[in-house]
Amino acid sequence: MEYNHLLVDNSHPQICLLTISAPKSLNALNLDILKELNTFIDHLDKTVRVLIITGDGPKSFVAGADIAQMQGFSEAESLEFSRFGAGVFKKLEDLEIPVIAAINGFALGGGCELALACDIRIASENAVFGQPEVKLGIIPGFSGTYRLSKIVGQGLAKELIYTGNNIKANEALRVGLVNTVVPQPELIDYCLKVATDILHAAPIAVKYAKKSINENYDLSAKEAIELENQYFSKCFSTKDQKEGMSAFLEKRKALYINE
Ligand code: CO8
Repeated sequence: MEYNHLLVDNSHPQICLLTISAPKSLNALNLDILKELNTFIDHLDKTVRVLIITGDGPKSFVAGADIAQMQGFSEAESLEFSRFGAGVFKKLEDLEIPVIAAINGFALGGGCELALACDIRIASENAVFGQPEVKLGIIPGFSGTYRLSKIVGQGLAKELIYTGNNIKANEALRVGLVNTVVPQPELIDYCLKVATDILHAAPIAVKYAKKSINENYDLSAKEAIELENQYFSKCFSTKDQKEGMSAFLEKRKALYINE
């Protein structure tokens, strides 16, 4: 598949490194890029077990939705754009494999929302986060009001969204918006290491763990616990569960076959 704004690196076995590339606008997301992202997710090779997403260049992950494109939108066009972008991000969140955001600079507006839709957020020291939409006369439109509140809590999400103020990487780390902050030259290697650690685990178990965490999002405690019980028990019908436990007891390394 050929893309104008996505660079796809499949050189690491079972890991796909996707770079969003629109350097003239600090990788801002326009409709074409969102469509490419949508197609990319739909056609992601089944052999890929971890996806890493980053932005092109040393300055920006994604500096938001493309303001120049949005400027003239009618209410109906903005609804369509917002629904489409939110749908793409939901599809990303629902991918059966873990997605790591390698946040290499500005993650503003739609860029912060893209990171929020990923499973794991790792930032470089120069990363900057924010939902500056109110400064443009709008609100987050790619599910930021929902996911930011879930991840950092409503109180801080409200402050960030009402003020439009940005926070730096270390503050994002302190409030749990990112898991780790590393020097920029080490960012991709660090993400590849996390991805490799995931590759060493049983693939179906990782998939069920992701499903259990994501699907319990809006459930009651009782429903969420039952859901986990169900996915837990489903693991016992896999060959990998038998291999994982046998390998432990036989004091050898497990060889998983994704079955
Ligand atoms: N959209 C379009 N162009 C952008 C964007 C953007 N989001 N961000 C940067 N650019 C462009 C600049 O216009 C500039 O272009 P040019 O060289 O032609 O003048 C180029 O990128 C470089 O940017 P700067 O010169 O501004 O670089 P600085 O280092 O001075 O500043 C900043 C970097 C702080 C990132 C600054 O560019 C900035 O504030 N950008 C806008 C950030 C922002 O407000 N993002 C939120 C956008 S709204 C949004 O994401 C809503 C999501 C939901 C949409 C729902 C749809 C209905």
